[in-house]
Amino acid sequence: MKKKKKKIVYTAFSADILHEGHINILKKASKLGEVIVGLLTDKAITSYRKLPHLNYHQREVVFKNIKFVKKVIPQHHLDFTKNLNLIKPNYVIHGDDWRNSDLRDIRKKVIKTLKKWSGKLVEIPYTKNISSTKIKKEILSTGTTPEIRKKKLKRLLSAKNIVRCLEAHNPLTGLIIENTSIKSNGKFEEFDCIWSSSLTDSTSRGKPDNQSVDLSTRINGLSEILEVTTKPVIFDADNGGRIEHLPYTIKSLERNGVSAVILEDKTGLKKNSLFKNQIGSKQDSIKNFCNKIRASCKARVSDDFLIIARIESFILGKSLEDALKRANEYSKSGADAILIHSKDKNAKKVFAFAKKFSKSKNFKPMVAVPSTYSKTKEIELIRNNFKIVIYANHMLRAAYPAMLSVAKNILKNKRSSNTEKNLSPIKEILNLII
Ligand code: SPV
Ligand code: MG
Repeated sequence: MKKKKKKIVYTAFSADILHEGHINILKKASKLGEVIVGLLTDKAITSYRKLPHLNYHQREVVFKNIKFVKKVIPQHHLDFTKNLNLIKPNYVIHGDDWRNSDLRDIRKKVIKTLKKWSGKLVEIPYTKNISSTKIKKEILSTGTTPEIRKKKLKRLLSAKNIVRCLEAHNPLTGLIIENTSIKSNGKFEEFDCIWSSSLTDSTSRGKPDNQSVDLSTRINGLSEILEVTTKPVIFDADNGGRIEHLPYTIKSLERNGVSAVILEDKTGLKKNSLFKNQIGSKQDSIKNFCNKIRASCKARVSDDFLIIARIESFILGKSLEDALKRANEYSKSGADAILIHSKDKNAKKVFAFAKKFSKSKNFKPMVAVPSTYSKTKEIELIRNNFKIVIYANHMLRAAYPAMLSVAKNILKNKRSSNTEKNLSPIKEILNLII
């Protein structure tokens, strides 16, 4: 007698945190036939919510070992269509909570696709009182570990078209980066990463950006930010100081859970790159700076910690050829990414560099800091092969004029009510951190 062919059941999960709701679906699915799980990749998940705690491989291992699951395949998009056309399942099974969620259009597409081979969508009543989002919130409140945080930047680099960083100079700005997100054109948008800026770390302490604020003070300040956030951090280490001290700097940063350090190729007394007058600022020799990159690579404990070389050629009025030569040499010395800096009003030079460096056999992911060429959109950076964008000083620049204006208003009116409209209500401030 011919054996009856088993029905195929498809179900898709991100399932960072597996709970009884998922098991309920898988159990019911296994009663209908052989279960194939489409496991959403990090890339698919970050298109609608935060990066999951567990990476694809970790989540895959969990699913592969569940007795109700026959096979696990990656689902690269939120949209099921590609996988459905590939497998042509008899059933797709899903919790019924997606009917009235952002996934409603995806659901409609699933029904339409299944119709082509008379497949059916089976919806399981949502398991009450359990939600991954709620569990995640609870996990977030307990914080993260330096090791998990450190690894996040590399994961983001492979999951995202561009990793978006914003400057934090205190825990409150860190919290804004941690918690602010919007939905724009149906897409989830957030900041991926924290930029620990020498400029805003110095200015917020009333000091110039010339290394007057020592490394220990900066790391202590950063610790307070790390205490209330889970997102990865890129640290601005100026020129890294003396090569003899560099290994200790790298080790301290990595131990604290920082994901990357940026070293700039300048020597002598440090001056902020955005100053018009760069007289006295000198660029390091390629040889010296390559030695610094090598010393940093040697000092790190794991290659999840990235060494990013920052090229100051355009800041110092040097040529594209000089910048390219440096990029190639820095890359060969072990730099994991290249920041090409500029204080021009447009991105022309930076993009000319990107075009040439993209063709180099030494190409490494590129980082942009569009402080002066701020009209440039992220999509243009992506098209020019940039993988990291740093909004380097914007939280401090937002706070300062607001505070100054309120201070002046109180002086002028000899009371505060005139400026009340510019202030957060006291109740809001009291409830800001709970
Ligand atoms: C910083 O934010 O401290 C930087 C970027 O190094 S820039 O100010 O543009 O030099
Ligand atoms: Mg700096």
